[in-house]
Amino acid sequence: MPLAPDHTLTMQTRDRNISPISDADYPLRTATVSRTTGETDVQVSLTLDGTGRCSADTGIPFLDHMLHQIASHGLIDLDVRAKGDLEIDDHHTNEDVGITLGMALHQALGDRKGIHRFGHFVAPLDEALVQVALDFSGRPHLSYGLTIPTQRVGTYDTQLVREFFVAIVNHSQMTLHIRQLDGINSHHIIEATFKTFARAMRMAIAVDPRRAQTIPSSKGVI
Ligand SMILES: [Mn+2]
Repeated sequence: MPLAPDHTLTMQTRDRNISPISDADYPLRTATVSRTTGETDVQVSLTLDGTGRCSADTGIPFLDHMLHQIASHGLIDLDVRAKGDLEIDDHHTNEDVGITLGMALHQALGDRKGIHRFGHFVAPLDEALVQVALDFSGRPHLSYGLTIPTQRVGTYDTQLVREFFVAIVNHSQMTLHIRQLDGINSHHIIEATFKTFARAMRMAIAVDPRRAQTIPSSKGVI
């Protein structure tokens, strides 16, 4: 767990007259969610306090490639299995992976105690440059500012990028703003978005030792 050095915690304990922070106060944040419909069968296991390990087998190779970006750059351990009706197209499987990942994030974060809650990042991938700001606010909202110039990347329909983020936002109850600042190549624009999203999420889910187990809202609840 990314806790501050001991002297910081001691000062905090003395100054605020609260219980000392120990590892037991921060159990490993994990979730496993299975979701089955008439169209898909999806399992997601994740550990927020991970090292970036990823195993993804959704039947959609480009989506697997993007899930690896979320794990690697978010330092989240991620295992995703999906069997969907790809004989129709990728739409249902892509959306249902997003829904199940969103549910797993929501479950692993619990009441959001002690987290930074907000996250932002700007990252390039060659000529592409993408900015993400997000908030685990409890209020789903997506502001999607990508203009992807081609209809497909390989066999992947680039309209599905927005569908994926809509699904994650709704089921993790996240506020998410994505801005494309530059970019020409569709693969670069999409991959820069997933990397930037991962880094912003890493910031937001990190435990803030100064929060000391309180909920990051002036209302006291998210
Ligand atoms: Mn790539």
